[in-house]
Amino acid sequence: MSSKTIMITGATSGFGEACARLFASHGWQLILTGRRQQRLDDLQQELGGKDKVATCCFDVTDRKAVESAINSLSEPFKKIDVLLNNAGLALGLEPAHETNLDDWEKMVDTNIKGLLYCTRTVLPMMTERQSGYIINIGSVAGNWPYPGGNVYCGTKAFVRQFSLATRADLLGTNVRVTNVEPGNAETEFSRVRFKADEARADKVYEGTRALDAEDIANTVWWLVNTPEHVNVTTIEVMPTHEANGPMAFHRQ
Ligand code: NDP
Ligand code: 8X3
Repeated sequence: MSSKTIMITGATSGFGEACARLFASHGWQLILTGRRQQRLDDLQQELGGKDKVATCCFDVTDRKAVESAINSLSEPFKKIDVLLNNAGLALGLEPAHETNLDDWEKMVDTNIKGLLYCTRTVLPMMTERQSGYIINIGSVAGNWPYPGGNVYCGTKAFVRQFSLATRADLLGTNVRVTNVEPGNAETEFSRVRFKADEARADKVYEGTRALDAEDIANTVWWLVNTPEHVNVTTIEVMPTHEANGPMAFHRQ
């Protein structure tokens, strides 16, 4: 069994939770983060207890909390082999001229700044060791605009370009970077986006076959098991039932 360690931000549901389960089943040590302490505690208990699973309850938008949690990890969890920057969210689907500015700020703070805080804190440990892997969860939304996507699409475009540019900085360090770009997946994502309006969230998946969280966990597992001399830069994973639409037109 492997004794490697993966740190997963946003492990309390969706992709992060599915990755936690999959990596635990292969004997990995886990550092699980999120804001919901009870879910972290439950996962810790289920996936092997304190020897196998460290939990850090913090908000990724709180820079000091991120730095302090990572810097005070206990010895067995200090060597992070893989950082999975997964914590993120979309809020609302209103057009840009009608949206709530607080929602925009929260998406920028979480999807961009939170990811930067985690990356900047963990990365020097990897470059010093000359090994490690940063896997960012971007989105098809970073490649393909859609009405109401405005800032969410913008944050994921940032994640894509940040991933590519960081990889360029890391040449010669043996540290790999991949941007995983999922399409429509049924998680708590839409419940969060539509602020607990369950009926509206359910409609997103109605009559279609979305990705499961486990599909993305399998992708992350595959990436981590590619040989060390291989760096997949970006990987877009869509449901078979989803494709890119036509250009939008306004007609008189
Ligand atoms: P979920 O809502 O199921 O999971 C989101 C996770 O992020 C939760 O564990 C949540 O934990 C955590 N999180 C959110 N905000 C914060 C914060 N401020 N601080 C710490 N943790 C936070 O959604 P998904 O699993 O679908 O989303 C995971 C990632 O995948 C996101 O980056 C999302 O943008 C991206 N994505 C999702 C797609 C989809 O269709 N579902 C498609 C493409 C990309 P907690 O609430 O406990 O803090
Ligand atoms: C989530 C996928 O299409 O709802 O990143 O933006 S989408």
